[in-house]
Amino acid sequence: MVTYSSFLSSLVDIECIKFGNFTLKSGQQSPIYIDLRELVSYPNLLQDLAILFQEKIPNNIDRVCGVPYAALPMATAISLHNHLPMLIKRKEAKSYGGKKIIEGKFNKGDKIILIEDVITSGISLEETIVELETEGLVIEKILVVLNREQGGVEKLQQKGYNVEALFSMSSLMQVLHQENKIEENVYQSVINFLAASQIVSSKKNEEHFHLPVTHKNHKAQQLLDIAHAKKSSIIASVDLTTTQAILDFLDKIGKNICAAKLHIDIVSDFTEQFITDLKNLSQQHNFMLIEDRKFADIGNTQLLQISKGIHHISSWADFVTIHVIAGEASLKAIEDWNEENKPALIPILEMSSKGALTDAHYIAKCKEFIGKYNCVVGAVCQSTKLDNPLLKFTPGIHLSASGDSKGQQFNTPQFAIEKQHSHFLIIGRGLYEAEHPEIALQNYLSAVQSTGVFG
Ligand code: 5FU
Repeated sequence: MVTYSSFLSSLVDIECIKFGNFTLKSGQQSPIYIDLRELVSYPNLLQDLAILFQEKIPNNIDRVCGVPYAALPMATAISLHNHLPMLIKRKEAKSYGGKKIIEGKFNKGDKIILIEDVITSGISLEETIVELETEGLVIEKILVVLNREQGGVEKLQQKGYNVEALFSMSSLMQVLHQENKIEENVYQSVINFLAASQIVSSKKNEEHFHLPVTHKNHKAQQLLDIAHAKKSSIIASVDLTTTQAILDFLDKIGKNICAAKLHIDIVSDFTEQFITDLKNLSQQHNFMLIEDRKFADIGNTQLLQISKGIHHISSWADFVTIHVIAGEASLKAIEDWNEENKPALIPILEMSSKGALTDAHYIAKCKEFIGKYNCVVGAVCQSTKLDNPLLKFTPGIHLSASGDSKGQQFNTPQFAIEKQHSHFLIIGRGLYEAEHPEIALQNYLSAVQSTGVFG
């Protein structure tokens, strides 16, 4: 059975990925060179690629189309594996006959999946897209083998295209490193090279939205410190229902998140030991803990719910979410609570779900008072603007889905950061449902870091 890591190892074996000293087309010196055109000579690997891509192909696709040349054999493998008719977009229109640009049968309005080997700035894909759309085809999704993390994916996503890459340069390096496919010094030199080229490409953009560095609330300060140190403003929403699954998942991804958000009331085998293990893991990997309980009662009951019961949330959670539907006094009760290490509060101002009742009037009323309280560090919201120093926490983040069948609505990390100015991104199924959460997290991290939010 092919896995992401076995596939990448094979790419190194057949020298599609090479390490050394290479001069790129741009004249730049690079310690890594990737050329996926050689894959055409390896039918087994093309088949493996089709298997890895399979779960990323939506059900409603009419045609698969490869961008010449490297992606043609890939598209062919995908076509055969999924019994999907294929189209070829010519590099130049034929100079005779009908001056055709697309080979193969199709109807206007057909939904296609576009295959590309590598995406850098996205310019060549943009050109292809224009040509296909001019022919009346609808680009339902773009699947790329490798995201070079030079802004191409983000640019196309901003234009509304659903783009997904199998690997990013960072995730690829991480896997090869973990699999001992490369020496430590080679790994370090490539990582340094990638970091430097990311800085160059991000500097090409204008002013970025930045994550603040300081905060008056000590829990918020700790969260910001971790986020800057790890260059990760990602909060994993761990909506798993057994203690072992939660701990295993957090052990895999903990080092690259700044916090884990739980719904402790969905855990079916809760024990005291779980809290001990969870706290140990959060210290080991340096991430904070958020309980997303969304308290919504009068002040007195909320205090009891936060501190008592089998979950005694205030003894382990750094932050809790809270609806302020009961009014300002319910918040003040927590502010006045004389408990040294009480959790900081993240009120829910605007929900991500379709038809949420958190309308502009409600949000404005909440904003009138939440900023007055030291225990409030920010709020959960989408497009709502928050005044300094309130931090914005945004759920409903996914790189490839736009929603679920139960009302959730997703945005991409880039949209949340660049358009909504979100400080922290809350990601659930995008991570814990991924076949390889560590690799998925690398892709989310690349997306976050590409926005320049860390300066
Ligand atoms: F306040 C909110 C909200 O407005 N939307 C949310 O989705 C909280 N959430 C939580 O974020 C929700 O309860 C999940 O725990 C998580 C999102 O998970 P997903 O799998 O990324 O949709």
